[in-house]
Amino acid sequence: MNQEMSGVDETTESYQESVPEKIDYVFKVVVIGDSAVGKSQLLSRFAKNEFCIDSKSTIGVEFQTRTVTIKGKVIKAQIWDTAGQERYRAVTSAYYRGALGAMLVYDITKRPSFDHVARWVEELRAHADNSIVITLIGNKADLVDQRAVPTEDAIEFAENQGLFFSETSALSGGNVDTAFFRLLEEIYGVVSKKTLERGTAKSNGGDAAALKGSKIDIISGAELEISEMKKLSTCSC
Ligand SMILES: Nc1nc2c(ncn2[C@@H]2O[C@H](COP(=O)(O)OP(=O)(O)O)[C@@H](O)[C@H]2O)c(=O)[nH]1
Ligand SMILES: [Mg+2]
Repeated sequence: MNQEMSGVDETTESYQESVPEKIDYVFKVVVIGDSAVGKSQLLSRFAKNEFCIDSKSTIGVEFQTRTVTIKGKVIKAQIWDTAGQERYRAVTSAYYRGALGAMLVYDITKRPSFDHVARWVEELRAHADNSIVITLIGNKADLVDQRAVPTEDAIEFAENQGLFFSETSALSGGNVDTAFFRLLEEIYGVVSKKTLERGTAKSNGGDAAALKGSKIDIISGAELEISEMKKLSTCSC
């Protein structure tokens, strides 16, 4: 157990060592959607540019990170993966806590995974902050011959619900970075607006502390969760 733990910690830490020293923001993003739609693969494609052919269902992975620069700010995206509990519709509210963005994934070859997207949106509305930015992702776009969900259906749903939308392939890597970057940019827009409002409230003598979204709050909140939630990774790659 100890050996396993230290092995995992080394991997995590050596990855984090390559991250620049100065981080302006940490953005927590959750990945949700039915089981087997490719959530874990999307995450490892974005965080490590890897696709794990023999991926087992993920057990115990909490999050992976990738640091990017958006509009001159260094942003550490902390992307959270479920531990397979979505199979039992048992994702807890702790998973959503502090999330600024969500990737809601379905499989373009599995109609039921798209039909369930509305339930996932409800779940987000119930448990996440109401300013959360949501991107609907139709994954496995490489499986063109097996498509069961027309792109137009997803666009219509996304427009009705006010979600962003992309089709991706974690296998080929197609559109994965673009979708994540777009989500992070939108989150940055929301956060900087809040920071601006906070500044205005302060200069107007308002109660700045009552307004959420300050840079410091986000970093400290997320770092707290790192120490609380660090767990084992079982990816065989
Ligand atoms: N063809 C194809 N297969 C994928 C893609 N993404 C994931 N998969 C496969 O779909 C299965 C489920 O992926 P996984 O990431 O474990 O799904 P999760 O349960 O949503 O985390 C695995 O066999 C993956 O290899 C993709 O973009 N294209
Ligand atoms: Mg998974």
